[in-house]
Amino acid sequence: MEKLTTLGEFIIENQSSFPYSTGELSKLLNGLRLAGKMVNHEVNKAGLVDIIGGVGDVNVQGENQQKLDVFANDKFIQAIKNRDIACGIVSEELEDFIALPGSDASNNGKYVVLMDPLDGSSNIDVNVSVGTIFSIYRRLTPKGTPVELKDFLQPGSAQVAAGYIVYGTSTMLVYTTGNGVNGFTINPATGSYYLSHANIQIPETGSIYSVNLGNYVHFPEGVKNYIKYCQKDENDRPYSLRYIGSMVSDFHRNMLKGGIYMYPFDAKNKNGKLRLLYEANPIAFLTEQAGGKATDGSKRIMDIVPSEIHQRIPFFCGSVKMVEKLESFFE
Ligand code: AHM
Ligand code: MG
Repeated sequence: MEKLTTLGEFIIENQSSFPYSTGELSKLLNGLRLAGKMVNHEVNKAGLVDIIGGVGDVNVQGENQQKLDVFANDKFIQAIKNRDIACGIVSEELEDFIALPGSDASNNGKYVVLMDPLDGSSNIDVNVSVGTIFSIYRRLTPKGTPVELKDFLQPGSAQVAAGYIVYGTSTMLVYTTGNGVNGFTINPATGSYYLSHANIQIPETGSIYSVNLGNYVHFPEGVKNYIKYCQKDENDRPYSLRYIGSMVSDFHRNMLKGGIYMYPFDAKNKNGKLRLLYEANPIAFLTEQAGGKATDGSKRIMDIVPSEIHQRIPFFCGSVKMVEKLESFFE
């Protein structure tokens, strides 16, 4: 049998390919890997809540049952804090950023982490895949000083690492540090992540489009026309519509099979729905690293300079040719 590579081994082996690496980023990624395992365990037993106790109930161990998104938020924050390497966190669950002065109060942490601890909130309680998304930057302010808002408001092109964990039929962690995209699958028998998808490449084109068609009447004209194009009976079309409603899962499928994911602005969501810092940017980084394209309709997502931590953005990403075709409908 071929030797299997675990995520832990892979991170260490690839550490040297990372510029200025001191092993700290590896430790941070290891923290996220561990929190992902804990959330995975909890997500897997979510369906049992009805028979062993609901949210707010006290379970047999005397612990309070938490909502899964709160649980995920707590676990990831704890895991990042414990590694003593990040100086701050932004989470979709929290209004403000958290400053992490470090266990010795030195403010010496080098990185900031931005995350959506459990994305796909409408799917959490119905046994449909959800995910965790993370994005990591080097801080801008000097080490030894408290983290500031500007450390988080960097364009996506400054990301040093980004990834997601998808809690699906299998649980996978997929990440990039700017040297391609690799995916690792948890073996439930051992609890370890193994390299299962090395150097993932998004097919140049595909036959899947993913969008909430329920909002169609409110979409901008360009998106409506692109959707009509996808539906047309011509050449390799009509394309298949696939929409889970968990971006991580929709993106994961499209990255492996070829496709386009779209969350445009509409009459309800004037700036779109997705968050630039911890949803669009990390997925855009992975998209580009896998050879795809991510845009807000006119600009490259990773070039956008953010002005607030929970900023929303229209988001389109996936196979290069499909995204370019969509863009041609905006012109
Ligand atoms: P959330 O962070 O509240 O879960 O919202 C983000 C999610 C994405 O995962 C998903 O693609 C999108 O919202 C679905 O939105 P909608 O139900 O409007 O189609
Ligand atoms: Mg989200």
